[in-house]
Parts: sequence; structure tokens; C-alpha cells
Amino acid sequence: MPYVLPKSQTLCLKVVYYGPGRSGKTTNMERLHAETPEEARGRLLTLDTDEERTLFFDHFPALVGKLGAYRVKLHLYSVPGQSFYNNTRKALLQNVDGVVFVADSDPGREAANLTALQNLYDNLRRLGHDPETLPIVFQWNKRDLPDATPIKALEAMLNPERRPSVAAAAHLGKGVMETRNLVLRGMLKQVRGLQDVSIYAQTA
Ligand SMILES: Nc1nc2c(ncn2[C@@H]2O[C@H](COP(=O)(O)OP(=O)(O)OP(=O)(O)O)[C@@H](O)[C@H]2O)c(=O)[nH]1
Ligand SMILES: [Mg+2]
Repeated sequence: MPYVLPKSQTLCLKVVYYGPGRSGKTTNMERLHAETPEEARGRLLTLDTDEERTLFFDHFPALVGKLGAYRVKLHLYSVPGQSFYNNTRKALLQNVDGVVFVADSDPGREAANLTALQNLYDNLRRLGHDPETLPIVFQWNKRDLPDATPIKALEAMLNPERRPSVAAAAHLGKGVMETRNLVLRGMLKQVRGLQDVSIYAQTA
């Protein structure tokens, strides 16, 4: 659920990067952080284990533009992909405004992609979100792999609804900003459908 900070005229939106373990979610966050101007970004918080696996989440805030009189601020999170961290993933999806599903193009990860996507839809429904209307963008990551699963096959397997999608090689920074821009566009489209964003003003 978006919220507005009335004093600073800021509209805040929450984006969660989701996907199977090792698909490149943390890499997306690192590249995005590096590409965001210093004055527009907050500190990148990454909580990982010795083997560089995300233990809890990665997060940073970024100012990304304006909507009318409002500054638009994203709160970006990436979940831990390993299956046993589901409670954490579910908690991170609370009040989400947009999701990026980072799929792994490695042919050996087909089943893992499907399981992670099903897990995303299950968790969203359990939290009362409607996966049909929530902005979700697919990122086909690791396109640099010589034996990468063809994009057509990934689309057929994971994206029969034909939501927006981007081909990427996140460790090279390719497709990272495009992905973020697509999910931002989807979220702003929903906010613009309302007469006045100030209805999101925090009452606390
Ligand atoms: N070849 C290739 N490797 C990539 C790409 N993106 C990320 N990687 C590598 O994949 C590995 C896992 O990346 P992470 O970003 O840590 O993956 P993650 O999705 O955050 O993993 P978890 O936190 O365990 O869920 C790292 O060694 C990355 O350098 C890519 O586009 N191509
Ligand atoms: Mg990670």
C-alpha cells in the first residue's frame, strides 16, 4: 500500500525482488544502488551469510522522480531465495506495491523458477494481495549463459499472462535499470488511477 509523507510531499512505494535462490536478486540491488545518484539514494543494507546467500533481506531507499507535486521514493527489498526462509519472504511482501520476479535462465533452474513463482503467488494471496492486479515484472536474468533457456520458453512457462518482462545480465548491469523502470511505471499507473494521492497520507 503506497503512503504519503505530507511534510516532505513524498509518495513512498515498496518494491520486492523475488525469485529462486541465486537467481541474481542481490546483484540487481547492488547494481541499482551503484547506478542511483548518491544524493538520491540511502545506504544499501545487505544481510548475507559467508557464502553470499541472503539471510534476511537487502534494502535501500531511492528517490526516483516526481508525480505532480510529490517526490516518489522507492523502498527496494530483495528476499532470500532459499526455500526454508519462507516466513521472511512472506513478511517482506506485506504492503508491497510492486514485485520484480528475477528468473534464472540457467536450464538447470527451471523447476526452481516455477516453485519460487508459485510460492510468490501463494504468499501474496495469503496476505490478501491480488496477484492479478499487483504490478509484477519478470526479469529473465543470466542471459549471458551460453546455454540459457530461450526467452520464449521462459515466457511460456512462467508468464502466460504476458506481464511486462526484461532480458538481463544483472552482474553486468544489463537490464537492471529497465526492470526497475518497468515496475515503477506499473505502480504509478495504479496510483494515477486515483484522483488525489494525498489519500495515502499517513495518519499516525
Ligand atoms: N552468469 C551470470 N551470473 C549472475 C548474473 N547475475 C547474478 N549472477 C551471479 O549469480 C550468483 C548469485 O547471485 P545473487 O545476486 O547473490 O543471487 P540471489 O538471488 O540474491 O541469491 P539468494 O540471496 O540466495 O536468494 C552470484 O555469483 C552472481 O554474481 C548474470 O546475469 N549472469
Ligand atoms: Mg540475495
